[in-house]
Amino acid sequence: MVRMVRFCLAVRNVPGVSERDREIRGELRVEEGDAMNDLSRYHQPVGKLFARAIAAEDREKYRLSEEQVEFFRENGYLKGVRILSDEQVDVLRGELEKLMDPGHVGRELFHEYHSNESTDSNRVVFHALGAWRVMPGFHDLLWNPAFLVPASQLLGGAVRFWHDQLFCKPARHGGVVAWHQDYSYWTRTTPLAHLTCWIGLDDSTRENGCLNYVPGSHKWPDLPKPVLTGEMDAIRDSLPNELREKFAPVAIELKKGESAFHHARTMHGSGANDTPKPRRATVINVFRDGVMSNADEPLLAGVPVIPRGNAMGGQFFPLLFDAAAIRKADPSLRSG
Ligand SMILES: O=C(O)CCC(=O)C(=O)O
Repeated sequence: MVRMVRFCLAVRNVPGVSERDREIRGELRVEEGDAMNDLSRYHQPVGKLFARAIAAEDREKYRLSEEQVEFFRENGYLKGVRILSDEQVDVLRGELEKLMDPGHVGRELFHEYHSNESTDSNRVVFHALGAWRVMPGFHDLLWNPAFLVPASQLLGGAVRFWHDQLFCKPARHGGVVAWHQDYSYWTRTTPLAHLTCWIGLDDSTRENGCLNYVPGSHKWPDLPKPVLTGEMDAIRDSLPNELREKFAPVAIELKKGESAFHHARTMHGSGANDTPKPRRATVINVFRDGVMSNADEPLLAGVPVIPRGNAMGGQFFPLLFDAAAIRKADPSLRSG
């Protein structure tokens, strides 16, 4: 009972939730002037924006086919998996608009917040880590079964949260994201058992700076880490000849609400946005449960140290989904 009361209070304290959000969620009430509420304390959904999918047959509809899993293994990516309905996209866009205001009260909870991370003074890339701590929609997205079931299949095990990211390229002067492998920024966690899910909040096209992948590059060695929003081709130009010959990118055009999953070694990057509309995306980064800290310093700004060699966990790195534990609890459940 005590727990229940505390949970309700926490939900009511969520800042920046509109009438519309409340209507969709069916349960949230916000009170003016409440203190900041860090949603990372809640390791379950706080609203009703997404399905819960407790029963195995509910989860079944989100499962990837064998062909999709095989495609991922072979190419290091998988595109076109629907994660959000149009209505869910609208809610997240509304939350994003508030978060992009640098004066937003939740700003202090972000691990990183760059209103413009582009190194090109004529371009803008908004990039931030930590939206799940601030907004209920971005928080609950982590427990969306449309994401968790495929993520569990592609990781081959239980799914633990690493961090989220927002990448937004405004209309007409959106900047590039340079070619890179995600793991080049993440060697402070080990071993490599990481997965990225990129989710479009707009239709993404070649013209507005969609993601591009180099198929098969997840089998390449670890490459140096470039400046993320710097020179697009910095890494490409430094590749040895045998890899440069294999550098054959494909453009990943997606509808809003669709996602692309990629392996942490897959080379990817995205071009500029010169179109009259923004290109916004949210990204969820996860790893297989058991991945450990590889550093004796905070792994993200503002989180306590997890000593090197200790498994990732705690308030900021929740276990999101464990199909084996669900099956163990009820052996009649087949799927994950
Ligand atoms: O959204 C983008 O353009 C880049 C995303 C990215 O680099 C990533 O998800 O790792």
